[in-house]
Amino acid sequence: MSFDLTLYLVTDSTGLEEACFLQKVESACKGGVTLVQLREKERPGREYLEMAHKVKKITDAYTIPLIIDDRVDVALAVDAAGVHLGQSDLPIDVARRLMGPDKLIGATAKTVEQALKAVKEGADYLGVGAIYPTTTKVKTVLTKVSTLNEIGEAVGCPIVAIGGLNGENCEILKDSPIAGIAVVSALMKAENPEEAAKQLKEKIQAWKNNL
Ligand code: TZP
Ligand code: MG
Repeated sequence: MSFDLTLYLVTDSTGLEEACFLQKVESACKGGVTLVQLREKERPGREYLEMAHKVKKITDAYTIPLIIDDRVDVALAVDAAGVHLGQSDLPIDVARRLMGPDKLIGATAKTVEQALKAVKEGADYLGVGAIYPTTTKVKTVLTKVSTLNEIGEAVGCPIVAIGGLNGENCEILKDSPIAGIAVVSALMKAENPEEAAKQLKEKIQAWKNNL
């Protein structure tokens, strides 16, 4: 399946009414995000599934692939484009067996070793970070830009950078071997996610054209 990591929205519904959350996701889709990851750490499986159905209606309307964080079962149940797996989720080769060759599998990698292992096991793209400290609830440590660059040089698959990134600070990555950036707050906390997405995407596309 073809996919574009240019501007990757990772959702966060914490503290938001459902309607407001879905509105923000839709607004970001309108603004041109190229991939959406539904990330629900607190919801039990059934609620996660219900939310996934609702978000998939939106992403389908904008023909944007939907990735489900952590849960292969939820991804398969809603026929999402794929799943994103961290170091403590199902192993990538197991997920690949369950999902088949056509679904996307993204993996988090913080070291060259983890990156090479993930690609060997069948990951289609890697998420690398956190590049900056983040206010989003996540168990992570910072990844140096130099490590991100080493990972990019070591692996043959596309990389998306994540962690504290926004329109003001993402310039630091303009010479890095990345396919795009992934953000939570820069879009989910924006007053106008559509406008924020448009601006961020233009910036990233401008670097990509200069690479
Ligand atoms: N993984 C590493 S940092 C992060 C995740 C899921 C959260 C990024 O959120 P934000 O708000 O864009 O810093
Ligand atoms: Mg995970």
